[in-house]
Amino acid sequence: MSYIYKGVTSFLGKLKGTPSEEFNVLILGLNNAGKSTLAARLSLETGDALKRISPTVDLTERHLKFKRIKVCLRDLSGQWRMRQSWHTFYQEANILIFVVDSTDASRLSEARCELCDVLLDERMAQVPLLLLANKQDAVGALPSSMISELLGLNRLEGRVWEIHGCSSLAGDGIESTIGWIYGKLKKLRTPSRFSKLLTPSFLFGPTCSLDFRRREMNIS
Ligand SMILES: Nc1nc2c(ncn2[C@@H]2O[C@H](COP(=O)(O)OP(=O)(O)OP(=O)(O)O)[C@@H](O)[C@H]2O)c(=O)[nH]1
Ligand SMILES: [Mg+2]
Repeated sequence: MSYIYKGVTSFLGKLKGTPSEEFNVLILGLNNAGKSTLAARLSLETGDALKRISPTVDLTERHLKFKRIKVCLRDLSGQWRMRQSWHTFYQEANILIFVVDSTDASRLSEARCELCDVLLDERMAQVPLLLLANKQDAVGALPSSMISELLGLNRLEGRVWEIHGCSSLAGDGIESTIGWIYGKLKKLRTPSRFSKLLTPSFLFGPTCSLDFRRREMNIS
C-alpha cells in the first residue's frame, strides 16, 4: 500500500516539477542606501558580515531560492558612474527593489530623479516596484509615508508598487520584503507541467470541431 502511495506521490511530484526558471530581482538606489546590506539580509546572512560590507564596485549577484522559486538578486552599485549602465539590466528584470536611505533627506530629490528615469524606461513598464525606506533604526529616519510623498509615489499610475519601511542592518522588515517578492514571483511563474495536463487542448486534442471537419473533408 505504502509503495503505491509513494509511487503516486513521486509521479505527481515529477509532473509538478521544480520550476527551472530563475527570476531576476533588480536592486537599485543611490550609493550608501543599503542595497548590499539588504541583499545580504535577503540571503539570510547575519552577524558581523553585514557590518563589513563595502561599497559595490560594479554589481554583485546572488542566486537563492524563496521556497521553491529560484531568484537571482542583482545588487548594482549606486555610484553615479555606474548608474549610467543600470539600463543594461532592465530587459531581464522581473522585480524592482529601489532602496532609499531614510536618514538622508538631502539626497531624496536625487533618488527621486534616478527612480523616475528607471520607471520611465519602457522595459520597466510592467515591473512591480517595492520601494524600501531603509535605515528605519537610525536616529532621524523619515517615516515611509513621508518618503512616499517626497518621492511622489502616489502619482504612479498603472504600476504595481508598495513602500515598506525597513532596516537591513537590524533585520526589521526583511520577512515582509521576502513575502512581497515571493507573492509577486508566484504570479509570474509559468504554469507547471501538471496544470498544463489539465488544459482542454491536452485533454481533448488541439483540434477544434472545424479542424476536425476539415480533416474529414480532406481540406488543408
Ligand atoms: N543604521 C543603518 N545603517 C545601514 C542600514 N543598511 C545599511 N546601512 C549602512 O549603510 C552603509 C552603506 O550600506 P551598503 O549596503 O554598502 O550600501 P549600498 O547601497 O550597497 O552602496 P553602494 O554599493 O555604494 O551603491 C553601510 O555602512 C551600512 O552598514 C540600516 O538599515 N541601518
Ligand atoms: Mg553596494
